[in-house]
Amino acid sequence: MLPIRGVAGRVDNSGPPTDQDAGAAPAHSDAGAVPAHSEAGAVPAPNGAAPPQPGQHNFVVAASRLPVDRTEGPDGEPEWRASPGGLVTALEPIMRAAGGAWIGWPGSPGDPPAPFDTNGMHLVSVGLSAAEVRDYYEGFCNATLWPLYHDVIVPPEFHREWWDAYVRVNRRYAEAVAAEAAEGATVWVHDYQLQLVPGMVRELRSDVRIGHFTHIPFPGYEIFAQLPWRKQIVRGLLGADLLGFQRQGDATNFLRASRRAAGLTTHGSYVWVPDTPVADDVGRRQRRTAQRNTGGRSVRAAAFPISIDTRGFGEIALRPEVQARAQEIREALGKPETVLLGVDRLDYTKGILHRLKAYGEVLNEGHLEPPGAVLVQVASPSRERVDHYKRLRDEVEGTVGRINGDFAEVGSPPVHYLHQSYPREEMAALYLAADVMLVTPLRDGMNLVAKEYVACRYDDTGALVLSEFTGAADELTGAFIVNPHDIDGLKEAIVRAATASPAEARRRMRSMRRRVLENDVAHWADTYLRALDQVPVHPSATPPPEDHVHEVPSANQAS
Ligand code: GDG
Repeated sequence: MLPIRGVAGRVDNSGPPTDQDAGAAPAHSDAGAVPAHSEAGAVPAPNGAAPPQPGQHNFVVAASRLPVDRTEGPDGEPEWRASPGGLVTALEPIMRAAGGAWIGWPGSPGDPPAPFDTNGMHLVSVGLSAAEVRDYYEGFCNATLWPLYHDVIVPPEFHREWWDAYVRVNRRYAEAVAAEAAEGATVWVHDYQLQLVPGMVRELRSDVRIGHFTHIPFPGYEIFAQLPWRKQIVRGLLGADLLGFQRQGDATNFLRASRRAAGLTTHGSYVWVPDTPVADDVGRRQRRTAQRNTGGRSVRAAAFPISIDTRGFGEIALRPEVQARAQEIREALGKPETVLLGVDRLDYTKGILHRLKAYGEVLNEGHLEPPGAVLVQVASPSRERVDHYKRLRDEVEGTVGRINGDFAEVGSPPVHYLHQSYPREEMAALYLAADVMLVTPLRDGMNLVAKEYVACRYDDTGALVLSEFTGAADELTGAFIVNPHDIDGLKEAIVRAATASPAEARRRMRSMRRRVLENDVAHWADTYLRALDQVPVHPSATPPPEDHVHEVPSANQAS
C-alpha cells in the first residue's frame, strides 16, 4: 500500500510552459498501427502480447510530459536535466518513500533517452515520432480534445488518423506503466492526453490501483457528444478506480456522459461498471436487469481542486532581491499609480482578447488614464505550430498595437506586452509589482496564476479580477468575479478593483490567502491519494443500490 502522509518540500507550479516544442527525427515507425476505430465503444487490444511481468515501483505516475528539460552536453550530445514542476515536487516525497516511477514524453520527437534516476524517482521516457507529435499531440490532444473540453471556443477538428495516433500513444504509455508497476502498486494517470490509459492498464494489470486526474474541464454532455469516440473515452477513463476533476460540475458532467455515451448506471458519485458489457441495442429494462446480473466495479468521480506550493511562492516573494526587482519593475514602468497584470499561456481559453478589449474601453472612457495606469501582459509562447494559436497571436498583437497606438505617449505605452517565458523569481516579482491581477479565462480547469498571485501578496494588498469560468472562482470568493463575455461588467470590475479602498482590498485578500494556504498542492495530492487508497482492492461484486440514475444511451453510440 502507498504510504500516504503530509507532503513537505518546495513545489514549483510555475515552470515555464513547455508544451510548444517539437521538430526532429522520428523515433517510431507508424507501421503496424492498430486500426483503432474498428469496433464501436471498444479500443482494440494488441494481438498476442504476453502479459507483462510486474515491475519494481509501488507508485507510478503517468503524465503527458516528463519533468525534464533537454540540454546539450559538452560533446554536443543531448542531455536530460530534471526540471521540477508543481506536480513532481508535490509527489516527490511520496515517490521517494514508495520507490516511484514517472512515465512521460521528454518533449521532443525522436529517440527517447534511456530511463534514469533523479531525486529518488525513476524517469521512464515514452518516445513520440514526428508524425505522432503532429497527429496525437498537436492534433487529437490540442486541436480536438482541448477545444472540445473548453466549450468549443474554437471548433474542434475530428480526424480518424488523429484518433488512431491517440490510441497508439496511449497504449504505449499503458505498456510502460504495466512494465514499471509492482504487484498491487498505485498508478496515477494525468489529464486529457491519457484518457485511455486507465482502461488499457487495467486490461494488462488488474492487480494495480488506478487513479486518473483531469486538469482541464470536463464538458457538458451536449458538447462532449460531438466526439465520435465519446464512448471509448468514457470507457477508457472508467478503467480507473477513482476519477478526479477540478470542480464538482466537471465530475457531474462525466457521470452524465457515462450514462448517455456508455449506457451505464450511476448512483451518487459512482458509476457502476459491469464486468460483462451490456449490448447497446437492448431496451432500458433489459439493460437494467442485465447490468444487475453481472459482477462489476463501482468507480468514483469527484472533485479535488488542485493548488500550488503556497508557502514556496510566499518564501520567494519575501526574498529581498525579489522585492527589489518588483520595485525596479514599477520604476521601469514609469512609477504608475496602478499596475495591472495578466500572465497566461498564449491560449484562446485565457480570455486575453476580452481583457484587452475591456482595458482599451476603460482607457477610452477615461476611467483609468495612462501613464497613471499600465497593463503588463505576459503571454508565454504555447503550441505555436497549431493554427488557432498562430491566429490568436496575430490578433492579440494587433490589439495591443491598436491600444498603444491610440493611447501611448512617447516612452509610456499603456500595454507592455511580453511574448516570453520567465523564471519563477521574475514571475513572483511581477505578482508583487501588480496592484490588480487580471485572470479572465473563457474556460479554465483551475487557473494556478490566480492562486500564485494571492500566495505572493504576503501583506494582504492587491486585488484579483477573476473569471467565473475558472475552477479557482469556486475557492477565491474574495476576488472581483466577472463574466469575461460581459465587457461592461468586466470594465466595471477592473475599475472597482483598481479603486477599491485599502480596507476592502485587505478583507478580500485575507480571505483568499486563508483558502490558498489551507489548500496547497501537498494537501491536494494527499487528499486525492487518500481517497484512492480507500478504494477496495478487490472490487465489489455488489450491484448499485436502487436509488441509481439510468438514462437511455444516445441513439448513435457507435463511432
Ligand atoms: C492546466 C489547466 C489548471 C506561465 N508563464 C510562465 C509560467 N507560467 C506558469 C504559471 C502557472 C502555469 O504556468 C499555468 O497554469 P494555469 O493553471 O494558469 O494554466 P494551464 O497551463 O492551462 O494549466 C489549468 C492547470 O493545468 C493545473 O491543473 O489550473 O486550468 O488548463 O503555474 O505560473 N511560469 C514561469 N514562466 C513563465 O513565463 N516560470
